[in-house]
Amino acid sequence: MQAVRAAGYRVTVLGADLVGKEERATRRRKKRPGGRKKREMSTALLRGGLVGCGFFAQNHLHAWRDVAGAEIVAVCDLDLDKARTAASTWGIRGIYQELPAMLARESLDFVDVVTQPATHRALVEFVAQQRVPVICQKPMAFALEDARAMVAACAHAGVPFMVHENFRWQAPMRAVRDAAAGIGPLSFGRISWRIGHDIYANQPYLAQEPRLVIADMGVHLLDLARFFMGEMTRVYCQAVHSDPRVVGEDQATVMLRTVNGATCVVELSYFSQQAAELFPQTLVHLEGRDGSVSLGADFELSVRVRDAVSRTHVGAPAHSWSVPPFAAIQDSVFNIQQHWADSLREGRIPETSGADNLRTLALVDAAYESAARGTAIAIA
Ligand code: NAD
Ligand code: 89Y
Repeated sequence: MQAVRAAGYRVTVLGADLVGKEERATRRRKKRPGGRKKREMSTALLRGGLVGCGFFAQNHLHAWRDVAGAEIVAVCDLDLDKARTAASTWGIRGIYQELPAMLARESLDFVDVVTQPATHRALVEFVAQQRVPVICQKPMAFALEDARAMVAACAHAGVPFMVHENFRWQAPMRAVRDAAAGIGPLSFGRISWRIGHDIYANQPYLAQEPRLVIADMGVHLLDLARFFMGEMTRVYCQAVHSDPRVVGEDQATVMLRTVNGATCVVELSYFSQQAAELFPQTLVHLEGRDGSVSLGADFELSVRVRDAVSRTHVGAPAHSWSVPPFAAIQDSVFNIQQHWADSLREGRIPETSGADNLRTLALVDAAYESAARGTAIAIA
């Protein structure tokens, strides 16, 4: 267990204690599959309820249609018209305005929370209290203490909890990690997202967030940093506010030290004017003892292992509902939701469980603290 001082409050970052609780919860759950109504999960389709039928939920709903072994049987939105539209588009029977009514009337194997971050804690805690497994969109919460409470609530209730951290589920990211296995111990990484695309058109609320690019996008790239390079021991960050239309920081550079002493640089920008706008692509460069791996523009993967150099295209498979330029992101939504359904059915802890994701959120929090104080922050 480790302690990190964050702006205005002292928090404890999750360590082995809650990870252990999560493992015990998963083991307990195997004895009572299906939550409150003890539904048999081994053969029946898992029945899900989705909360929040806004912008990004459209990708979830498309993907759930393709996921093997699970279906969405109810949707819920405070804006009942959105719930009605989603239900009629997808032939979903259950339509609700509020989560308690949905949980009271439906027999659900899981709930998928796709609302804005400030609402996540209350919704996840409520689902956990009903002893129903839960997925929650990123960022799990803005405050680490809220995220810790969510993980603790699910562990206490003995229900699986996964954060919908989809970037590591993009096919190009899996290809990078596979290739990196061949270049020896890593010494350097750079993960970069520098775009100028108008993200505020689809997500206007982002312009009002005091924590912007690190919380909204850094959470994805810092998770990728852990995915490629392992856990981190030190974080230094410089953040910049450029766009007068937005409240929070819209550029940030984060430098991390891994437990093995390697360096990783995470670059974030919502205010870049590039010759080629690459939204929503993430660029990656990793160097190891025996070579390097680079994911460049348009999913060109270049690998050097000693004297051998190869170049391949590693774009994601398109789904019938893919819309350029989102195909890799949309495929990752399908991949993570399939992973959740498989994990739930098999009693396995999902890759980005709540406990795991607390480690990513600790890096987000440390980045903000570093930017505010102008010093590096130790992650024990
Ligand atoms: P949105 O505002 O478009 O949609 C959220 C919906 O939730 C709204 O329709 C709202 O009425 C509803 N809602 C809010 N509180 C509710 C409650 N208590 N009960 C029922 N419904 C409620 O937001 P969005 O842009 O779709 O973002 C949702 C989440 O998805 C955020 O956490 C965001 O960060 C995340 N997101 C993830 C990605 C990704 O690539 N992983 C991309 C975009 C957004
Ligand atoms: O909110 C962000 C995310 O999670 O992926 C891309 C995005 O929609 C805008 O930057």
